[in-house]
Amino acid sequence: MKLAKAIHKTSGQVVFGILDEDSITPVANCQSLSELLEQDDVSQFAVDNRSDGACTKLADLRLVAPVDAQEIWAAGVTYTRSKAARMEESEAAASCYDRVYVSDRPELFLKATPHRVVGPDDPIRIRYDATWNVPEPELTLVVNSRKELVGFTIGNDMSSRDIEGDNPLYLPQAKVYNQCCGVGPCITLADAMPGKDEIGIRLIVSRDGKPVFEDSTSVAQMARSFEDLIHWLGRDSDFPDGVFLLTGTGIVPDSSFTLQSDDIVTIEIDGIGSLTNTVVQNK
Ligand code: DO4
Ligand code: MG
Repeated sequence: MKLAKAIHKTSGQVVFGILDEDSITPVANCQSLSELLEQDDVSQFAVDNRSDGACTKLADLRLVAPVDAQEIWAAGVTYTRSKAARMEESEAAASCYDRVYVSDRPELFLKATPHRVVGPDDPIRIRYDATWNVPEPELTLVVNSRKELVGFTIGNDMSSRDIEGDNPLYLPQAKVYNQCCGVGPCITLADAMPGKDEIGIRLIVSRDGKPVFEDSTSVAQMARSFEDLIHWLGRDSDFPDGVFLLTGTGIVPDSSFTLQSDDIVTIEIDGIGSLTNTVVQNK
């Protein structure tokens, strides 16, 4: 089962519920998508409380990020490609990345608060003071307040490589700013996802109607398990509204590539769908 959140194009009302091919069926007896994600058995609750009479066509809705009040966290250096790219961009700090890749404790950082998140088809930003920017397509874990993995979505961990490469202590500035994180288009509940080894991730960046970067990877390449990442994130840290956790990128374009304004970034993840955003930058 897939769940989604949307705004009605004419009434402006927020709608959340079960996402089908061309409609959303609201779920009654809960006030928000995050409250629905808190149920003991989310899919059973959704089936028992589906309001078929209020089913709305997607044509009348604008999908938004499936986020309410949750913090968005991210893991780093969980694929060898990310380790290699970081070691290349920052010679002085190369050993930090090498060490974190093999350490028990993962790299985890606060990526975004809800107001910095953008949903499907929203603009996504590169900082005006950054010169080397990339999207990072990441499988994203949806975790409830009991620190249970309830589902998956797509995350784009937009990153300013020149800022992080200059000094890893600048990581929060390379990662966290307005519209720095894409999330969506929906949440696929855990029992409906393919196994970890069968989840492919693809990234396509188009410029003036033509692809300028394309690559793919598989979650099978990830060096850590979902359970391990959630366990470390939850150590002495509670999330009363649940939390989203981006699991790191396995795709990093070559060093000659940087995003530009008006580029269109599309991330596809098997079992979830695709998330498309257009890049903006204030000059
Ligand atoms: O260490 C920097 C961040 C790494 C990251 O975001 C990733 O590997 O996806
Ligand atoms: Mg990342």
